[in-house]
Amino acid sequence: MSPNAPHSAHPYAPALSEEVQEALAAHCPVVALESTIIAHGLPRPRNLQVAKELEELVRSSGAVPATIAVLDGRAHIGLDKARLERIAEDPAVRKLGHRDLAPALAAGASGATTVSATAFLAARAGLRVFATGGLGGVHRDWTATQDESADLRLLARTGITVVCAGVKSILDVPATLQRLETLGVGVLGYRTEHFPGFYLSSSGEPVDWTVHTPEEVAQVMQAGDALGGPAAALIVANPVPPKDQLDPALHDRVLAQALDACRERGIVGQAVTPFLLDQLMQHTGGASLEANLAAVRGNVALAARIALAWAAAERGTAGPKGASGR
Ligand code: PSU
Ligand code: MN
Repeated sequence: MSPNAPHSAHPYAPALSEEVQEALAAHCPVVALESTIIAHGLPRPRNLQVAKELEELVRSSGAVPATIAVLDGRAHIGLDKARLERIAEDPAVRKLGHRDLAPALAAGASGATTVSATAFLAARAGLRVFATGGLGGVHRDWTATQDESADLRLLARTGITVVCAGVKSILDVPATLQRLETLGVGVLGYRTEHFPGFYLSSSGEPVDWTVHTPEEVAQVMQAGDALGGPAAALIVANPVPPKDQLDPALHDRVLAQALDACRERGIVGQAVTPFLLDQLMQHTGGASLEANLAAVRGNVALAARIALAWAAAERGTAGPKGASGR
């Protein structure tokens, strides 16, 4: 069993939804979903539609969705309808990285969880697969600001498989890939030899390992476990389909303007990522939003398939090792 205590009476213990508890107990596939993208990454009211759509996508694939957030000082793993609505609609919902979790619980606050906080909570509850849009990483002006998302360090010490469309293209992608290497975080290109570029199908950077099926990802997870447990996360980098990507020339032009605007307005810290995502959306006539959503949908669908493949492999009903490998 996982080290979590779903029935723990402690008021600070995370609350697992009934559906998530049952799925974990039966070793059925569960997919963790983050909530910062809902509360701070997407415009209202579209964000609530998307939150519901992503959960539905997981369900229709045969897995249980576990959207993670903090409400009134309690971490929730799996949100009911009313809680999902609060995350999408309540303007008082904060943005919580993993370091913010304890203060938020103690203060009785409510907040959406970033990749770092979501992965932290999910892994401790025994979840193994997590889907998001794009990870945080090293910002382009790192030498001046030292702004590196807490996502990276947290993933370096958390055994969870994260399906994403790479790291957000507002970041310094080569520097982020270098940090992931230094931190020992595994990166698999999913049907690609290039690291995806979030809004773009490719960042132009190569990846060292490519897999082609969810079963292969499950094998990598099992191999990591067999080596003594995954000390670090496994990133499955799944590109947005080329037909859905943002026009690269438009992307580069608008991003340069957005980075200038961020600097001119002196925006720093947690506000940087939501600001840049919003600027891109406004100045691409919404095209960046559609590319972002296409990426997230693809990641959630793939994460569900990986969760199924992993649950099957763990049950020992998967085919012989390497049967689907290359
Ligand atoms: N993916 C998206 N949109 C988002 C995010 C990811 O498509 O808004 C969020 C994630 O929660 C990620 C956060 O952890 O952005 C990174 O923020 P920061 O750079 O402040 O760490
Ligand atoms: Mn940051």
